[in-house]
Amino acid sequence: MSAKFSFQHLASCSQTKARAGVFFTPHGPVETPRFMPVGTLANVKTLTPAQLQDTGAQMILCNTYHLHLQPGEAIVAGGGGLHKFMGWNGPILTDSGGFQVFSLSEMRKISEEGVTFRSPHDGQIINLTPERSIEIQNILGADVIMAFDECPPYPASREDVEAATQRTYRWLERCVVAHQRSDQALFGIVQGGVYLDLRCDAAIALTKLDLPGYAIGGVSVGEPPELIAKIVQATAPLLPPEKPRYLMGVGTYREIAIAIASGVDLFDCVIPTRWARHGTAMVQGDRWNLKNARFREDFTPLDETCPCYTCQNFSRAYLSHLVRSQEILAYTLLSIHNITELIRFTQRIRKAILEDRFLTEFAQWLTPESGECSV
Ligand code: PRF
Ligand code: ZN
Repeated sequence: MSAKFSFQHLASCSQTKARAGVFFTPHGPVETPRFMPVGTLANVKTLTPAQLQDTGAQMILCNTYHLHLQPGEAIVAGGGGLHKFMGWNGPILTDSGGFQVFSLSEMRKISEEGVTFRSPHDGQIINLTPERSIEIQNILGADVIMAFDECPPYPASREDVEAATQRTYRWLERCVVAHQRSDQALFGIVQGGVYLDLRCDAAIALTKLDLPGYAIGGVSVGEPPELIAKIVQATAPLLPPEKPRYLMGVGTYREIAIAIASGVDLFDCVIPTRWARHGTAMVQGDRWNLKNARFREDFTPLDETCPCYTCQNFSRAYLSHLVRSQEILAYTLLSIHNITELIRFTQRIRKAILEDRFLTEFAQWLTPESGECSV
């Protein structure tokens, strides 16, 4: 690992594979396990960087696909790079774009070279290759950049998943060659769908490349919760223990807790911010629609135990009023609370790991979703 990045292992749970550590980056440390808020277009929707910082956010995620389309990496570079441009001086990770092309754009075509798609803005044809993705991410300037991968859909045949997983490996080799900046850490991504032997082969092959960190991709793309748990439990322990492990796009309490118990360190998900914009609060493992009549005259805070600005200053009745009136402040206040809540969840787990209380205290979260609690 480059001198600018290191992963310090602080403690291991004696009953699970959970671990607590610190991932050091050029823009500061990330205490792991930790949830990373999503700031797709160089902002975490509805929050200023100061508000974001107060949630406890350390590393945040931005998207190469979106920033390439708008405003374009040249403008971000002109603004001094991603950190300066968006006013966030903490660690940033950029996703590589391949996954977003597949979930968001039309007319995409995939070949050994890369992917071709039509810009949703102006219909222009755009090519994204491993080399181009890394070049764009080098120009954007995040601390951690992700390999350009192919995430097969679910369900998909073993043949198709095997082909995508092997292509993802060949693309990773091209990313390693293309990567130019020693102040950025390139993470590899393990694909393999629901086929555990493919996951295992991929994890072993990627480990040989001695990258500064590894991600598990292709999870939470429609599989049932028990399968997500099986994939993560089988894959995470195969990744090198001295490097950070990141589970991409996973962010429910249960999935996070199960992944932490398997040895995963980092998570991102749009759930807290997306739900906030739908008027939904995440409260102690549950989700509440603030439009519900029961909140209209409820003058207590969302969560008595939550230190966030929203819970310290406003009542459920006020938030319910703002949501019903579609006031923008509703989305800001709910985003502040939801992000704080999910980060606090990972911070509580971290503390429990450090004190070896993880299994006893979080046992209720360590079985895949059973239906009674949907968050
Ligand atoms: N690959 C990349 N980004 C991702 C994923 C992936 O497989 C996922 C899947 N959950 C979310 N984001 N590059
Ligand atoms: Zn709160």
